[in-house]
Amino acid sequence: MRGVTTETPPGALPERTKPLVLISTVASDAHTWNLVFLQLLVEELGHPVVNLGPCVPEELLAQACREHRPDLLVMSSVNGHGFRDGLSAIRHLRAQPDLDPFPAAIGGKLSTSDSDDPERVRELVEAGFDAVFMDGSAAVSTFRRFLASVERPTGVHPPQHRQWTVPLSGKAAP
Ligand code: B12
Repeated sequence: MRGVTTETPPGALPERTKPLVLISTVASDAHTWNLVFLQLLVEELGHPVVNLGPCVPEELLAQACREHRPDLLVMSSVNGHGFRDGLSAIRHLRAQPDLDPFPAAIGGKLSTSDSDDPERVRELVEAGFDAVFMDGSAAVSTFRRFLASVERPTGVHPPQHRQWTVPLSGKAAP
């Protein structure tokens, strides 16, 4: 699945009539159906997708961002290490001097807790995520609206995306 897009011939950058979405997970996460689900969802909404597949090391993620110049990075993790590994991944990305800031979101089962953890969500946002979609009934519908709000070319890190934070309860969509 690594580096695969369903719309683009090998070696060519996808046609960008809509924002290019790079889908990834964290280094520790071997789950794949969450990534397939996201790819199908994002493609259904008309976006070209590059899906890096499971267990993506931070440097590979940074390299993929250099190669594809995504308009949006969407990370998914469900193995329970998403908070820790997502934090590390976004810090690594935001520390790359040759990568202009671009919108980034993370979602899934980011911890093994069922309760809200606004402090950890805040940490992810402060580290550089523009949106955090905790598992819950509202996550996917809120994500669809978030995606619709991302326009290309971005070039800058739009601060307005910071409002798209869905707590564990799945309530509180903007
Ligand atoms: C299949 C599976 C596996 C398979 C994965 C095979 C594969 N090729 O994918 C295998 C056996 C390898 C596996 C391994 C492990 N697994 Co597992 N696995 C599952 C299982 C049964 C189904 C996951 C799945 O495919 N779901 C289908 C996809 C489509 O749905 P999803 O992943 O839930 O994603 C949905 C949402 O989370 C959301 N979403 C996800 N990402 C994002 C991102 C955004 C932006 C948005 C908006 C929404 C969103 O949308 C999706 C559709 O609704 C779940 C339990 C379950 N019933 O969910 C456990 C589960 C995910 N696994 C779990 C665990 C703990 C593990 C292991 C650590 C077990 C172990 N001790 O070894 C390892 C981890 C391995 C690793 N390195 O990551 C836990 C995670 C605990 C947590 N987060 O609280 C779960 C929840 C089981 C449990 N109840 O304990 N697993």
